Amino acid sequence: MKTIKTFGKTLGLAALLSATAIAGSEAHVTFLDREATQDSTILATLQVPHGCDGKATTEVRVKLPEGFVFAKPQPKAGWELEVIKGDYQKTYDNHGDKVKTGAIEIRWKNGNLSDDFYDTFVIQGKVSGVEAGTSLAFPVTQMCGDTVTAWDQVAKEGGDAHGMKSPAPLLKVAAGEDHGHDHDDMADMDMSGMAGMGAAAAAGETVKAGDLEISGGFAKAMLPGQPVGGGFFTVKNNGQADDRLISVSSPAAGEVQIHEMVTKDNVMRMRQLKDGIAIAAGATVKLEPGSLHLMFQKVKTPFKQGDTVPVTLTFEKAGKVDLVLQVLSAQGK
Ligand SMILES: [Cu+2]
Repeated sequence: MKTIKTFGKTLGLAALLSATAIAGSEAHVTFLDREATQDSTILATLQVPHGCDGKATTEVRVKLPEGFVFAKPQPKAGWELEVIKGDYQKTYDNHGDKVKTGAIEIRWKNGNLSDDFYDTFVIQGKVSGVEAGTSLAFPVTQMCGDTVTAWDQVAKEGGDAHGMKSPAPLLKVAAGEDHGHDHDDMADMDMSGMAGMGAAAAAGETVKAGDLEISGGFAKAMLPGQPVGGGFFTVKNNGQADDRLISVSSPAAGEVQIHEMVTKDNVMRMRQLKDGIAIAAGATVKLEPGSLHLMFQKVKTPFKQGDTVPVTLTFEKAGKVDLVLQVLSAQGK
């Protein structure tokens, strides 16, 4: 029980530290991908951008919130791994088994991450029983020898997380509308057919179809194991008549949905647009991160930066249009 005792002491010290200003803490410890879909198994990837005021990071502790279950850390060369198990507040179903306990905290210990370097710490887990729109907080304790930084501040509901000195990394849970299927079963998916993902048109090129002009197509790189991908482009209607994007398909995904993100009461939610997107006469409609987007479901091979993703857009009037999306980084840059 020595670890637990040490941890209690650490927390005390951490609370003290987080009450004082931490100089130069602009780059917080955050998740690489800050959104997860309900009931999906994800790789929660923590980014540690720097040490503690010049000192190297030697230990990273992550507390797992209720609703992030069946967690497994990714081992890292040069670090010892400790998984602290405990009781969940609820009981979770794991392929028919009732599970009441599991990892509640992960510690990467006795490492040495120079202040000059950046690194990531990955935990695989399932988001389960969490209401859409909820943000899960993963309090992190970053230790640099005996210097401790606690990334544990959580905004009150509806409160503003901006301006906090050391916010806990948050994972926003989005609705999983389509989820009649289970994202856990990635291994069962058909991995063939990706080799033939050749591009007819050049990626990112402007395509014209009737009165429509479609440009700036891109997709975001996905992390391995991440079940869904996002796609974006701009449609300009140069005509006199309204049109409508009614459906999208792609050989790279089992299904492509049209989604929108809406922020209501400070909570960002994602919903499927079953009626598609209206492209009014003379209008320019932009699909972009945080707003309208394509959501690739049942993706066969995670999109990698530099890849291309062919899509076929179906418009009410302009008909079918082939477009090639250029895969950019996971941040969409
Ligand atoms: Cu979406």
